[in-house]
Amino acid sequence: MSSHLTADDLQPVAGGGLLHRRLLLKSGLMLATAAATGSVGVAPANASEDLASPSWMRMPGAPFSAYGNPSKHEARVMRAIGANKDLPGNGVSWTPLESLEGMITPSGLHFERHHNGVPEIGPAQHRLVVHGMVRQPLMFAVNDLLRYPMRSHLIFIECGGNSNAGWHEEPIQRPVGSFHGLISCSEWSGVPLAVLLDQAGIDPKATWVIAEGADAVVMNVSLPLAKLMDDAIVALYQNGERIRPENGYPMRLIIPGFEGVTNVKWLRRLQITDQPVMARNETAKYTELLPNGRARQFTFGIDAKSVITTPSPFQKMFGPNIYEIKGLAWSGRGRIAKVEVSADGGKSWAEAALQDPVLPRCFTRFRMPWSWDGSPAILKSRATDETGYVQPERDVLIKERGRNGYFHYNAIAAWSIDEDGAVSHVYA
Ligand SMILES: Nc1nc2c(c(=O)[nH]1)N[C@H]1C(S)=C(S)[C@@H](COP(=O)(O)O)O[C@H]1N2
Ligand SMILES: [Mo]
Repeated sequence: MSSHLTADDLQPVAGGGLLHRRLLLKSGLMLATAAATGSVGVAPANASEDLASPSWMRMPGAPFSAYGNPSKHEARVMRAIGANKDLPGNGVSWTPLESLEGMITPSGLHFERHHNGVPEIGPAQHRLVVHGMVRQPLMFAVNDLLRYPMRSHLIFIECGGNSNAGWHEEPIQRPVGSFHGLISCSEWSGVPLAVLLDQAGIDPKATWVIAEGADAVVMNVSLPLAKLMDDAIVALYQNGERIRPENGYPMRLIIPGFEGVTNVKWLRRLQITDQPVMARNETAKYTELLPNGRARQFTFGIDAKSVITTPSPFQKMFGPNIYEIKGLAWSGRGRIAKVEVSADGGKSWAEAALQDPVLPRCFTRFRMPWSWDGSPAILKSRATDETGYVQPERDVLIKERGRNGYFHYNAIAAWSIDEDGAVSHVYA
């Protein structure tokens, strides 16, 4: 493939001006922009003026720091907090997806979901107990676990309640992170649970594990033993450093591909049993009445989903030009196989470029070149995973799941762009 742009390259491959994804690999995309619009994206340089020494080059820089922080000029990149006034300690904070690039969520911006605040736990006092249908109940101190062989999972965690404003009658107008940002992607490292459970000696009749956290709400959930033996870990590290207090310090359960609530933070107990405990978080919550009168329960898995992060609501397009549409896709079932983008509200679609590496149960960054001519457009993204599961349109999801849904909203999101370049959330 030639690295230089030809006129053919600028022929749209789908409605609304979507261009072929291979263009992202070509030099000259910005030059094409200039030719198409008569304007250049960068200013011409004046070497003597532009290279004049700025003040910070005329004195020594700041001293070293023992622990780094983001630039003070980026201080507006924050988690939005949704606190519950009547139930202090119960609420969420959202990852600002619209302000981040790549696939990793910085630890300080990982979303939070707490049912009763963040416990202050001294690592020397914390204990993890494995008991129930085992040959020998065991107690693990933090220092014990730190000596075990470890493994890492680079995975997303998504709250089952993420994006649930999508069930509302009217499209909510919020930045994409404050709508879809109860999801984050980190490298989690720790001890494979199978190693610890094998050591305790599981009764062959056991089928469930009840996991409990050390927060004041004593959060517990029932989990299928087979999945825990397959790839779950007791994580002690997040993005290379010890887990942040709000994400479960000193240890949490990590269950790749399972909804957020199963990843019990501040993990203190694993009870091996042969039936679920029917805790609040699997009966009163996380159970949904369907149109046929039956209820969904133990819906642990996260289905494929995607969202366009740029352009997205509260961002602005600066006139007709060539743009990179970008976003995130993920699936709890495995790898993302493809992401399609539409600029005409779903009438036609073109395949986006997926950025390497494409890992199972992990954020996948997609990119799509777009020649926007300044007329109104409706952008959508649609993810397909390696099992063949395709992210549904909103009306399809509602038909299947009814209007009593609250969890697992994974419908295609639509952003409308008006002539002025303003972006808003629409149902289309
Ligand atoms: N002990 C405990 N574990 C917990 C929770 C909690 O409140 N207490 N919240 C759960 C829910 S609903 C989610 S979505 C995830 C959120 O993890 P995070 O706060 O690290 O993003 O933790 C889960 N584990
Ligand atoms: Mo959650």
